[in-house]
This record gives sequence, C-alpha cells and structure tokens, in this order.
Amino acid sequence: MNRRNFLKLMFASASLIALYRLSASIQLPSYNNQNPNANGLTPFASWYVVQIGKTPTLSLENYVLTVDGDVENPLKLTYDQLVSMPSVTIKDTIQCVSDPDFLRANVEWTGVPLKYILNLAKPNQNAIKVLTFGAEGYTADLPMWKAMEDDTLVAYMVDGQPLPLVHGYPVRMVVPRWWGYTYTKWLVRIHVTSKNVLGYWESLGYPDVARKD
Ligand SMILES: Nc1nc2c(c(=O)[nH]1)N[C@H]1C(S)=C(S)[C@@H](COP(=O)(O)O)O[C@H]1N2
Ligand SMILES: [Mo]
Repeated sequence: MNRRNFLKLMFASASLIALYRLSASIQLPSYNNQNPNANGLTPFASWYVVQIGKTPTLSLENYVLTVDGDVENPLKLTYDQLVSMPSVTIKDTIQCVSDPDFLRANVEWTGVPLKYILNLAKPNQNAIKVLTFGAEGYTADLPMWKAMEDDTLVAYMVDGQPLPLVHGYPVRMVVPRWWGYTYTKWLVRIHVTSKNVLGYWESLGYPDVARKD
C-alpha cells in the first residue's frame, strides 16, 4: 500500500469511528418506543396488550372501587367521586417484563395518586402491603412505601382520553419505574394488609420489588 492510499484508509476509518461515537452518544429518552408519534407517545394502535384472561366490560354507572382491609375507614368510590379527586398527569413508559424492548409504550397518564386515596382510608400502623384486584380476578401487590409514592396512580385517562377497553377501562393502576405486571387493569379493589401477600406474577417468582432497573 502506498502512502496516499494508507492516508485515505486512515481518514475513512477515523470518520467511521467518529460517526459511531456520535450515534452512541445520542441519548434516547426513557419513554422512547417503536412508532412514537410527534410527541414521543405511542399511538394506541401500536400499544401492546398483555393479560392472562379475557377483557371484562365495566360500565361507568355501576363502577365501584372498594378500598378495604387493614384500614380505619373503608371506602366505596364511584367513578364520579374518583374523577372529582385531585389528579396529576405524568409521562411514563409501561413495559412488560417478558419482552421489555418490544412490549413497551410511551403514554401520558392522568389519575388520582393512590397515596391520596390511602390517606382517606387511613391504613393501620401494621399495614405493609397493598393488593390490587382487576375485575376478572387478576392481582398484583405493592409494598406500602411504593403505594405511597407521589406518582403511583389510580389512572382513568391516557393521552387525555378515557382508557381503551383492553388497557383497563375505566380505571387501572400506574406504577412508574416498575414492571407492567403491577399496572392492574380494570381496577375494582384496593386491599390493604399487614400480611406479606403476593399478587399473581409475584407469587410465580417475578420480583416483588418490581423495579425495571
Ligand atoms: N387485570 C389485569 N391487569 C393486568 C394484567 C392482567 O392480566 N389482568 N396483566 C399485567 C401485565 S403482565 C402487563 S405487562 C400490563 C400490560 O398492560 P397493557 O396491556 O395495557 O399494555 O398489564 C398488567 N395488568
Ligand atoms: Mo407483563
């Protein structure tokens, strides 16, 4: 190889390395996903669906959210009561543990902080866990400290619209930074307990502290 070709080769490989380093330094937002729209959100049509049973159909008129167990003040909340409570809107990525790269969606949830509802129900001193129930019988558990985080939500809207039926209409759990199996869809019951209970996937060996990282 003559000197001129050697220099060309050096220049070409240096450019390739520079290009590679540039692409590696681009930080993807934490809520990045396939097929995001202009706002970085996942259109409902490309949002994955994961569930163990059939989709139950709940009506807003008959909807009741029961809060019971080791609480001083058990509650039965109607849909209207729930949506008139103080709410927050947050961006999040919901991700299924079984394929976290493919099964994830960027969404914007609106809901009532679970903490607000628990404070109304007044958990007893010995309460350590919260078990959430879906209308079809699904369960997931949260330790009390996670249930009391400001952005753990009882959500009734996504991207400014009612939840799609398959994504938990009318109400579901939202547990940012934790795996999708804690996001109980068709939420109908919040059970506070002093026992170390496990939900459906937790009892099958998935992490009870279901942190994504
Ligand atoms: N009621 C109910 N909620 C559920 C489930 C379920 O089977 N039933 N599956 C969980 C699992 S494993 C995941 S990953 C998410 C998926 O939510 P999505 O279908 O809205 O994307 O829902 C969670 N909530
Ligand atoms: Mo999942």
